[in-house]
Amino acid sequence: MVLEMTRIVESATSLQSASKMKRLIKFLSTCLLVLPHLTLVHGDITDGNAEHLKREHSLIKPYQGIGTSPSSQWDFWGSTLVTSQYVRLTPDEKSKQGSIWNTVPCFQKDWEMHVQFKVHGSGKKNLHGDGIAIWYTKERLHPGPVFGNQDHFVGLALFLDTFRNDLHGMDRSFPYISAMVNNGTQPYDHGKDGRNSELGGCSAEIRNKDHDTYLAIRYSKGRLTVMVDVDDKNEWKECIDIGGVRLPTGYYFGASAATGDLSDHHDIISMKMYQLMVEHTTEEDSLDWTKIEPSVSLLKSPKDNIDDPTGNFRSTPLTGWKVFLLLLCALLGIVVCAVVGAVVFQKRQERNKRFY
Ligand SMILES: *[C@@H]1O[C@H](CO)[C@@H](O)[C@H](O)[C@H]1NC(C)=O
Ligand SMILES: [Ca+2]
Repeated sequence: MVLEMTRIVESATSLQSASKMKRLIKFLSTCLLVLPHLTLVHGDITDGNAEHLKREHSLIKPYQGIGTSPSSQWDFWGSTLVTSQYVRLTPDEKSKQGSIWNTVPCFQKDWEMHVQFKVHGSGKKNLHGDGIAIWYTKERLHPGPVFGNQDHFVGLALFLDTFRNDLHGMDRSFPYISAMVNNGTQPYDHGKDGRNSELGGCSAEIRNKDHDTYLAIRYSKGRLTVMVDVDDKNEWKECIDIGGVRLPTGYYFGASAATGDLSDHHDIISMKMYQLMVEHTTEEDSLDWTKIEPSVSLLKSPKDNIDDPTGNFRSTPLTGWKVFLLLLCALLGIVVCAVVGAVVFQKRQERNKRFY
């Protein structure tokens, strides 16, 4: 394409015929028409149909066998109550902790977890807490102070924090959703709502909704994307999107919740795990993915990270437009050069005619 273009430009600048100039203009306008389509082919987060649901990592109504069958793929602990309609991690009572954990380690390299949840209670504005955490961790069923799970965990956590502990952090509104990746060395600081260790986050109105509320976590090719669907519009809204995230296979999915002096019902309606069909290089496939140490390579403004080769599977609309504008500028540059070159060439020839 580039070769073809330079050839046409070269011949057009020599201005041997006007038809070549016409061909050039036609070619350039074709480019301009085709380019926006090229930048828009990247898919968005799955709607849950196109990809593959993995039943062994999914928690789906009516939660058959949980707590009664030894072959059940989910264990629960603490205040957790399993009914046929929801899994209640905590009731709307003080000082409760509960969790539910997948018993099957996940060996998918690329996955997407859709969580339907419901946080509701009688507490009025700012008088409710503490929230839910969704886990993908090395260990399971280790109760502790981080939304009912252990501190110094190893793996990924998503916090749906409904109570503001840090009164200095007034720049963000609560409930607040944030992500944290830990190799076991970092503590979660409740007093600061995890601000020191968070990779990204967003505010979202998730309490006492009459409609269904959802969260999606996608991990693929080093990129962690979190989307929320909490406004009853049936569409995903981006909350977190960062590259350079390394997570191993063989960890466990789980959910936990806690109440303190303030409380809420913290319910999980479903957790649906989808395998993503993603190609990996033979080099990547030959690695032992269970040995990967959880880490994040870009802690500073990870949202700006678009050059990371491990994390660019999904071009954001902004990136697409940047590329488009860049190419547009390049094309305009070529057109200007061609016209200027042609004019200069013609002037010279006229001068040549005059003097010889
Ligand atoms: C764990 O993470 C911290 C920072 O997040 C890092 O300084 C440390 O080297 C890591 N430890 C291991 C064993 O990877
Ligand atoms: Ca909090």
